Amino acid sequence: MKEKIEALLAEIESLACKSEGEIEEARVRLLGKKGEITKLFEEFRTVAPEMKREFGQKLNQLKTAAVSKIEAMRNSVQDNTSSASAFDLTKPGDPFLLGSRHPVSIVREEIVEIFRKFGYDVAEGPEIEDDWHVFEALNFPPEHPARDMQDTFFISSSANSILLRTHTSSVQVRAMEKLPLPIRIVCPGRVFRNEAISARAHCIFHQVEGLYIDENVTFADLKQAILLFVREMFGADASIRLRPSYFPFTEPSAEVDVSCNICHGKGCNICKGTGWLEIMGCGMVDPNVLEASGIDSKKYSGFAFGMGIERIAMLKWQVKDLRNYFENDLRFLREFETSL
Ligand code: 2NM
Repeated sequence: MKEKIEALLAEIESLACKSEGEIEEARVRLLGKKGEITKLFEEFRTVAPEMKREFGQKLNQLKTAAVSKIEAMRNSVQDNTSSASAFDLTKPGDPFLLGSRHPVSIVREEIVEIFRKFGYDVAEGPEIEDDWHVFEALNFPPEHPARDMQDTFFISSSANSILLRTHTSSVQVRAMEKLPLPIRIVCPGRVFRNEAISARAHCIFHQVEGLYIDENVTFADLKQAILLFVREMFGADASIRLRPSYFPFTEPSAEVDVSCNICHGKGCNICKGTGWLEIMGCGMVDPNVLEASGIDSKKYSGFAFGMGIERIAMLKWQVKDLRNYFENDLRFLREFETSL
């Protein structure tokens, strides 16, 4: 009997059932009505009285070992099944936050894509520039106010003045200096002007400027290019109006208005009752500008235009304060999540 108890103890020790079924089988085999341990308890009645104490203790130990082993195996099998339910493969996934395009990026890409369809290439250039590419080659007279410390950020004001570009026209000068003709490019980029920050002005903003140079380019070509752009950007029913203006680098020059897409010409608070919204400047490239970049102004002519991206985005989404574009307030940026 002693050997039998030892053998069963060892067996219980090494039991490793993997399912409720196996555990139940082991329980019946050991503790069931006809189980090994139950049989030993029946045998115990025939044990000599002087041996009862020793065997009784051993038998009780055996039974306790069997009961607690079965209990422990039940718990661990239940643990497994409950942790398996944490991996419910039919559960829908947790949604995770995607970032969104910045409104300035959305509008820049929209503008660039329209001109790309028209056959324009995209050109980029440095933000840190020299006086020649920002002012001198663009026909700015020496006393022009933009050349003043008050309006431009200078990095060094030595002989060849290093400064932050105030417009992306500098990229177009670089293109005229090095690209073969004809040239048809748009130049998106960040520009810098020394302005007090307010709802309507910022010292950093973004532009897209365009340039087309070939033989026999006329003001009619300019007007048609802008009309086609505006119809792509603001809708097929949009119309344009040109008002005479002045820029050092173009002659003649004009400001372009687009018909107000909020009130359709009736007059509202966005267009201040006029039915028109100013969206860009444009003109025929001044012959002095062509010559400064080594282009024969007798043979070639061209048009150029420029627009502020933040301004177009303000019109598109009725953003009232320019500072929203630069402050990275997530409550503002998340409004553009569906515009991906
Ligand atoms: C504007 C308005 C009018 C312009 C001119 C040139 C260049 F390089 F060809 F001379 N680039 N961009 C231009 C003309 C820009 O922005 C309001």
